[in-house]
Amino acid sequence: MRIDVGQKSVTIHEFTVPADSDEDRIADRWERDMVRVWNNQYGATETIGPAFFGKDAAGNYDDKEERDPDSPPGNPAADTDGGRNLPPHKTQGDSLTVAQEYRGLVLDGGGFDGRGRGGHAGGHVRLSPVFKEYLWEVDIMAQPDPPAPQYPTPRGGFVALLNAVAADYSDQTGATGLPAPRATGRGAGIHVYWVIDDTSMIHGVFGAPVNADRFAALYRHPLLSSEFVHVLFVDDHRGRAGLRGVSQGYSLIFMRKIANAVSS
Ligand SMILES: [Ca+2]
Ligand SMILES: [Ca+2]
Ligand SMILES: [Ca+2]
Ligand SMILES: [Ca+2]
Repeated sequence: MRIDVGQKSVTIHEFTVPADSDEDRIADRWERDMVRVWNNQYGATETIGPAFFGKDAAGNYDDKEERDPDSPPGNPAADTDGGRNLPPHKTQGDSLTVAQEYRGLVLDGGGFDGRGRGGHAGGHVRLSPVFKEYLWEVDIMAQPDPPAPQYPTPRGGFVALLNAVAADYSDQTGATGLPAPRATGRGAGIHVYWVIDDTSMIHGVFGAPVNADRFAALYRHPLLSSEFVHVLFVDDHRGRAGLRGVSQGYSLIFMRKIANAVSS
């Protein structure tokens, strides 16, 4: 911004507005970059320009990640990115529009590619219209007082566990370099990101049958409830012995049951 005062001209602040030739409020440069990534990932030849990720004829933003994360449409035998040739998902798209992906989110971690690279260190990050993202709201139950060694903290802490699980979701080589919760190379080409919301949920042991609806609702972050899956790391329950987790609109992970299964 320049202000003229008499003979003098003072530059107060210079700023640039990213070019947006198709006026979809997404910078052309980002759209071009993403088309290159798309062509590379799906063996496609889309024109490098702002149209591909622009609004459709009805004025809506796309949500069109391919079903098969590493094959051209109609050619599942071809593998575009090395490693394993991953099977297709059930649906196209990840429920996030290109506009939401461009705007991005403030997230705590995740975002590994198929080789365990590119992990997000925390803070704002743009998402991808090429890869599917899977977003988690993570809550962690506090230790009882006094602490119970039977309610284990994962080796390296919960962030190390989240890193390993997130890398596993995208892993296509079995060699992500991150600790694996199981035999790897069996990922789905999906990029998991998370927000750690609460690290001291009140301690308790669930009864039988396990019903945690009210508990989960108490810790659900209202701003995250539309797009984030609610993942709760908790201690224990008195239900069926082999039950290590429950998924019923939210996911409970029983750390004591998992520790018992691993050590026995
Ligand atoms: Ca999308
Ligand atoms: Ca592959
Ligand atoms: Ca494939
Ligand atoms: Ca996406």
